[in-house]
Amino acid sequence: MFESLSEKLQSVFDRLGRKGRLSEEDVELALREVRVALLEADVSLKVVRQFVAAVKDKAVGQDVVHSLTPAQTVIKIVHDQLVELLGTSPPRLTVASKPPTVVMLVGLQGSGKTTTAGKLAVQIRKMGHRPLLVAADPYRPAAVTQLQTLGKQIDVPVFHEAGKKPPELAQAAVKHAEQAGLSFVIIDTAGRLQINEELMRELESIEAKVAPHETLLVADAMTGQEAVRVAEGFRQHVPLSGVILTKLDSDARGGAALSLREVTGVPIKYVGTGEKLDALEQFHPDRLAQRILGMGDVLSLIERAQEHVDQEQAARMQSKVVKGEFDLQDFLDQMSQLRKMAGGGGLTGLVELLPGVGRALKEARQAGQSVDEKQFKRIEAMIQSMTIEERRRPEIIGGSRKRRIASGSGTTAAEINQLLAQFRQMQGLMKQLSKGMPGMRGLGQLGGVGGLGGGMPSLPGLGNPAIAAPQPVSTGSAAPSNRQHHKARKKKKRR
Ligand SMILES: Nc1nc2c(ncn2[C@@H]2O[C@H](COP(=O)(O)OP(=O)(O)OP(=O)(O)O)[C@@H](O)[C@H]2O)c(=O)[nH]1
Ligand SMILES: [Mg+2]
Repeated sequence: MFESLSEKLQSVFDRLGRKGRLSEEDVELALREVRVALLEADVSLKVVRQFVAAVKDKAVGQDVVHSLTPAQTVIKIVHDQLVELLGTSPPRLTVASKPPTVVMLVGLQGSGKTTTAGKLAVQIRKMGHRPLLVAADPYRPAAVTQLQTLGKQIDVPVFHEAGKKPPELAQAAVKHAEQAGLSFVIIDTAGRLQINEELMRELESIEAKVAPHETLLVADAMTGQEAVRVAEGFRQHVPLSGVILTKLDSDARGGAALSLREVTGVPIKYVGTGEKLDALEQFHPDRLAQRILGMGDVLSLIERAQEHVDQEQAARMQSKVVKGEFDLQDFLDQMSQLRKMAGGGGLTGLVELLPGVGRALKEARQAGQSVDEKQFKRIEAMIQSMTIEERRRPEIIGGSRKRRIASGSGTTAAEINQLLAQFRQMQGLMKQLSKGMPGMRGLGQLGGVGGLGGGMPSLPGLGNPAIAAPQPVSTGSAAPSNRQHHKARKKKKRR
């Protein structure tokens, strides 16, 4: 996901990082490269201009925070600006005070509406609602059966009445939901072009008949800026309350995600990250920004782990990350956990969330290696061929140990080197983060206890007192993350 943009930005920052001091020219040059990277990612020109100008503005006006290196300062500014671009808070789905809540999915042909309808039904049910799917696509012959099959698979009722036109069908579905005590109605409409007047009028008519609480555009992330144009086109006919960006798992560039909200004002609410029915995630701007900047997405990872793994283990891992004690043994443990989960995004999708790993995967792909199960098995084999001591302290692995591990795992010393280098990179990143970057939203730091700490407590219900306790809140410099913390606690209460 977003590999190419991520890789480019990281190499810009890597170069900055090697300098002790940054001159104005250094920053200028870096920003020029950021600009090129964003344009290559198919981000809208207008957005790129604003973005670079805003970063420059902040970079020039700002004294280097003394706990940060100049490069970190620039990264922090870029991170904050990315979050601003993507939307500062994760937008939520409207839930009607008087059920049923009506959600209409619209979009181009093949953008992923039907699949997303099923994914959404699964999520909504997890939230404690009773969903109803509505097959409102009378045009494509197999469309109705596609949704019906899906409904059976996830055990969600599907409403359809042959011969009824979509507006009347939608109306009948809402009535049915009311009578049957179903609290969410998800209308799967036919794919259409935003320039097809007749079909757009049909949407207007559904809109008028059922007044959806949410009209969500389902857009294919891989189409880049075209997705932005599509959103603008649909918005002229129906009020879009949000976007679900699908196929983010295959989007290496990120242009759609980065331009959509800024250009159209419509927030991204969910992202589709795979073909399977659990591959739908709520959109978290700060996490995506971190992912793009190669900081990984430890929060999503832990949240997902939380769904599948026992709480205690998740809390232990969280604590290790915060303290910078995450070692190869933990890495191995996580991999076998991940294998157990292997959710919709598959193993690759999950592992990409680990800091520094996304980039390694990209490199592997470029080298013509397919990133698959086999590769994970190799990594596992390598770690398994290490002694416990080596796993805990990889720095003791010298030449002869490498040869032993390589022959034990059926790999080469070069592969061991690569693994160790990647791991060092990841550890370095975690250490850097735990030294703290004041004011870094999401990664926010709590008085030096651990940079990730600011984001971590926002994981409701993880129940690790060591982290959840609001220990360093009194520190002045922690102000920005207090907000985060406060939000997190409010969230906790709500649950
Ligand atoms: N990789 C990936 N594939 C997806 C995602 N969402 C949908 N797809 C795939 O995209 C294809 C089209 O999905 P549909 O849900 O049928 O699309 P649609 O918008 O309902 O299509 P029409 O009804 O014909 O307009 C299918 O092969 C899906 O599996 C996603 O998030 N990631
Ligand atoms: Mg469909």
